[in-house]
Formats: sequence, structure tokens, C-alpha cells
Amino acid sequence: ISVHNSASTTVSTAKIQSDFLDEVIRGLSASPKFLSSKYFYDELGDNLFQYIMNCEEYYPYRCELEIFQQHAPEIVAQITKSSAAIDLIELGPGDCSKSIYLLKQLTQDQVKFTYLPIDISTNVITFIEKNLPQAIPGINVQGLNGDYFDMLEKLSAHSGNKKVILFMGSNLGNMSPVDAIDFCRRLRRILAPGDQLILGMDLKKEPKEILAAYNDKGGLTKAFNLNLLKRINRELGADFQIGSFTHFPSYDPITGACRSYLISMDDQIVNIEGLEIGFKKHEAIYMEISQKYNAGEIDELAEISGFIPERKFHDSRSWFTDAIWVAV
Ligand code: AVI
Repeated sequence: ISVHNSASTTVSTAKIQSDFLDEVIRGLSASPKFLSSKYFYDELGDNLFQYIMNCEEYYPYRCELEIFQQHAPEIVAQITKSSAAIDLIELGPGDCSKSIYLLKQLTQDQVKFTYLPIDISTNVITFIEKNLPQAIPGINVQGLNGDYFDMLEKLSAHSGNKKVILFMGSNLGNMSPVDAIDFCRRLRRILAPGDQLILGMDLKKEPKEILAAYNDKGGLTKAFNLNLLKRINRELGADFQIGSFTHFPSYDPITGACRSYLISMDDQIVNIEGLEIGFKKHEAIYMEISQKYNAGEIDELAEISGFIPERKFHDSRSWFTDAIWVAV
């Protein structure tokens, strides 16, 4: 199933397409040029991301899976302290392959909870509502199809239960550090004191390991980036020559910013909706940030956004962390 499939949503397709066009034109008219990685996830992009998660070099998925396999009992203990019932809200649940360990543990410990996955993709929500009760009989699942914050607003009036938000997969890393603070503050405003956030984040580590994860030998990450140009050709009628762009990832061990670029290999002109966009030879399009943090930076992010860091869980190599924060 697709994790980020924006094709099937309650918002009108025409609106999505005009937002897509506006953002593409804005990004390619800017200096330096940029495109938003949120558009990576069309059907082919979803499939490529599934392959990336399973490729040898891309460690974050396996690290976080290990955390949930190994530490579910302690995570459950941390989120059920002093609360009779909880609403467990997952942002971007995918196929629940990691959160299922938490859901099984909550069920086994006979905790009263409702699982509320939120996703922009109807496919994701339909898949979960159909399949999760087969894996965990008796589970109370209420899928929410839409934008994270629209759905969270709706939920804030929903029940008096304690809320625990799950935001995993280092998805926060796809925001700049400034945008990440805004996002966490927005989450905080929706929560009440005592509610919790479980945040999965990739950690700073040996730079070569990070770079390799975004430059796999099989060329999946390259294809994932180039796929956005293909999508622009297909959906917006552009004429990118895909073969004349190459993928370039970089990692700055000081800031923790891992960035991907596409580089134009020639002077060339690309037409989009009657607009001519010129590229100089070796000009870059900034495609994606996958920000890496250290433990102290994650604690600072908690505090600056109105949370207190409570606990952190790591995989055996301490490459990835799931931090639990409590709203103050
Ligand atoms: C979804 N996100 C956390 C992935 C990441 O690691 O930034 C997307 C990705 N981009 C290239 N490989 C994986």
C-alpha cells in the first residue's frame, strides 16, 4: 500500500493539481531552484520508497523496526502511566508494520485504547481498517482520511482520553529544522498537558553510513528523485529530459543536513505550461532534506516546542531513536 499517496484524497483533484503546478513553477523560478519532496509519492514513488526501505544501505526503517520489536513493553509502560484510556493517533501510518508491535502490546496488556491513524491517502486508511482487525481481533480502529492538522483539530473535541501522537520514520527530518519547530509547536497547541508524542528520528552518525543510505548502489534513491521530474512531465505536461539530470546527495556532519539535489548536465530549457525554464550546465535543483539530529538537539526541540523529553529508545547501534515527550 502507499504511504504518502496523494492521488486519492477527500480534497478535490483539481485543487491538488493546481497547488502542484504552482509549487513547481515557484520552485523552478527561484534561485537556487528547488522542488518539494512531498511530491515524490505518486504511485511509482510509493513503490520506489518501499524498495528503498528494504535496500541494504537504507538503515532507518530497520533500526526503527528493531526499536518497536525490542521495546514495545517499555514504550507501553511509558504511555499508559496514570491513564485509564488512551487515543493513540498515528500520523502517516503506512502499513502499520512498526506500530503493530505497540498495538499488540497494548492489547496484550489489556489497555483501553482507540487507534486513530491519520493519512491523506484513502488507500492507506481503507487498508488499515480492513486488515488491522484481522491481525488484532477486537482492536478499536478509527481511520481519519485527510490532512494531519485538519484531522487533529477534529479529534481535539473527540474524547477526554489522553492523547498519544505517533510520528515515526524520521518524517520530521524531511522538514528544515525551523519548519520542524513550527510543526512540533502546532502539535503542542492541539494537545493538553500530560498528552504525549512519540517521535522517531534518525541520528547523526558516521557520515559515510548516512550518505550511503541516500546513494544506494542499486540506484533506487536516484530513481526516486528523478521520478518527480517524470511526474511533472506526466501530470503537468512538462518536457524534462530525464537522462540529462543526475542525482547528487550530500551530508554535512556539522549541521546534520543530508540533502539531495538533481544536477542539470547541460545548458537546457524545460517547458512547463507555456513557461520556459532555463537550466545552466551543472545547475542544481534542491530536492529533499533528511535532517539528522543528536540526542541533545532532540531534547532542545522538545523544550522549544512546549514539551518535556521523558525517555528515548534506541536500536542496538544507537543509529535511530524514538523519543517520548510529554506536553507541559
Ligand atoms: C520519508 N523520509 C523519512 C525518507 C528519508 O529518509 O528522508 C525519504 C527518503 N528519501 C530518500 N530516501 C528515503
